[in-house]
Amino acid sequence: MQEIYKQRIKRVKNKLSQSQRASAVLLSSSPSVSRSRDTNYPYHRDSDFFYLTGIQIKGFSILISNNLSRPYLFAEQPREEKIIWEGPPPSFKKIAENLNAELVISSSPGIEIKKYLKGVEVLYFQNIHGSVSLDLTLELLKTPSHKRFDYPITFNHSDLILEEMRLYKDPSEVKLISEAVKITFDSLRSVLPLICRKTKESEIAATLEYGFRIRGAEVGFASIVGSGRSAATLHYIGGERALKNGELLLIDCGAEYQNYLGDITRIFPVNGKFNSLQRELYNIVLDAKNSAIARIKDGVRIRTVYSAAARVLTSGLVDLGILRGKISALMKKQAYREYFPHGIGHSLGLDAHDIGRLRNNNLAVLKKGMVFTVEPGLYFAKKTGKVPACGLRLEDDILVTKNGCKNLCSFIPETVEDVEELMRF
Ligand SMILES: [Mn+2]
Repeated sequence: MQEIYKQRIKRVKNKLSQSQRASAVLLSSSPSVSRSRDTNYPYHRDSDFFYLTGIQIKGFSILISNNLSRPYLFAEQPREEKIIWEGPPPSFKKIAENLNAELVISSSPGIEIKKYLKGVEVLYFQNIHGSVSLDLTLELLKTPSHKRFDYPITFNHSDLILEEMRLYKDPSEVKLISEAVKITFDSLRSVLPLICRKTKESEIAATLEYGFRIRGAEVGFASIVGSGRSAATLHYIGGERALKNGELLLIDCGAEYQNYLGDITRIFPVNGKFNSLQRELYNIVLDAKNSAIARIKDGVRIRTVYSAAARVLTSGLVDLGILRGKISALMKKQAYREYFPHGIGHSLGLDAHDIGRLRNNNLAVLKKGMVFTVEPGLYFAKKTGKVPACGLRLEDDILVTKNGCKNLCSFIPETVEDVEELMRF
């Protein structure tokens, strides 16, 4: 596994070497984030920094430059009293060796790193609030030009280097995403008896997340568990509502397994059986999802995938008597936007909404090796015609291949009959 990080660092260096100017990338561990007073939120590693180094703990920075023969790893020497509270640090030497990096240990890494930026013209910095990389960049920017001769004068976002790398998943990454998807579904499946017992949304969310943890995963993002009208709120969080007979329940959740995420959305009838209207709604969204997925292959614009879903949703809304008119005219004026107000999906990987300008960017192009979610939905904030206030969304995680795609969620039962069968105990 360590080889992967060395290779990634090498690729960054090769990218920098394409420039005639002395250029460097500086990335740091994410800082601790205060929750209140002297307690912090659980520590979460920075994805870019992790991607290049495999390091998941705080206090490190890496400098990769086209005029340095090796990368430099800067480690913050913890104060003695910190060790009492947080435990002894790992072997810095071993971590640096694994990355084939020069090790610099310092109690104030920022000051130390600055020395190594002398002679660098272009600096790719990390736009993470409180990171050593951003703090140092801001300090340099504030220093009057005549006082920073020989220091970087051009500052670029590190996404310009990292985005192109992280968007394309290697086989080991796809394997971890698939494993995360599997854990997500196994956990989802295990909460189905609770749905039929009509507990509260929050109990379902808690049990789901417990399921992730006992399967060796983490909670990838706050689970959305919304029943009835709640499901029409796109990012509904922390629902306390009790499930009601005859309503639909939407669950959008994802386990994080060895740093990689799954992200799936499913819909269940609370009493285990879809009524005829729910069946109709469900099938429209299912058809929209699968029509969109059918369009995916290397080189396809996201707009094409989005439109395939929007067209099915539009035609469904016409059949429901909610929209009136010709499909082509309705598509042109985007009449569906009132009921399908979001994009078709996002890249997925180390982050739920992974790096890359794919989200809400219909002109973006899907390429072989990308992992992208497809998640059309229909939302009714209030009773609309014969449809009661509710929300439906179905979401799969897709690997783009040369001639099509591989649906990492293809093993999940999804027809109306399949879902009812899953809920039969
Ligand atoms: Mn998603």
